[in-house]
Amino acid sequence: MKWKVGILTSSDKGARGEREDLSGQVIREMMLDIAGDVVVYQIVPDEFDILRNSMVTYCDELNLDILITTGGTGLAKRDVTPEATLAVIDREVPGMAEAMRAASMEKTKFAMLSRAVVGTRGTTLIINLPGSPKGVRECLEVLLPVLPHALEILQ
Ligand code: MTE
Ligand code: CU1
Repeated sequence: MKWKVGILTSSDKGARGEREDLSGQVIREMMLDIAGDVVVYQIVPDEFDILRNSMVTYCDELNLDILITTGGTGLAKRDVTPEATLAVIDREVPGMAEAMRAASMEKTKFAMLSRAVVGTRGTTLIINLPGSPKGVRECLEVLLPVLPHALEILQ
């Protein structure tokens, strides 16, 4: 099965072209392993409305199987990715978010600062990852073994 994958990077600097989006690239590489077609990839500023509208459009019009976000999960004033995600999902999958934090805590105590949310909108699984490439790698590798089954039962 080929999954339709979307990547949404929330970063003010990235959106202004002031920072290369290494985190988005890490997601793309890691998703290749579970046979994903990246059908949309965008860098947007840390703005609630833009994030919410992008997520709705990607899920509903592009019929993504999985939408992975990176960045904006922390405590900075402009970190609003979890709020935008909560505004668009039908159901939370708290276990996946907790599993990422729990496994990440073995590597860095700063993992507790990520407010990342995982949930479903229709038949799309939406996953928030932290902003750093390291955080992306450490969190996504926790979910990868479970993703094929999760996406299958969501169909
Ligand atoms: N999780 C893992 N696995 N590895 C990390 O390096 N960084 C943390 C945390 N989660 C990190 C991590 C840090 S320092 C912060 S501030 C939060 O994610 C939020 O990051 P964000 O605001 O870039 O999303
Ligand atoms: Cu941090």
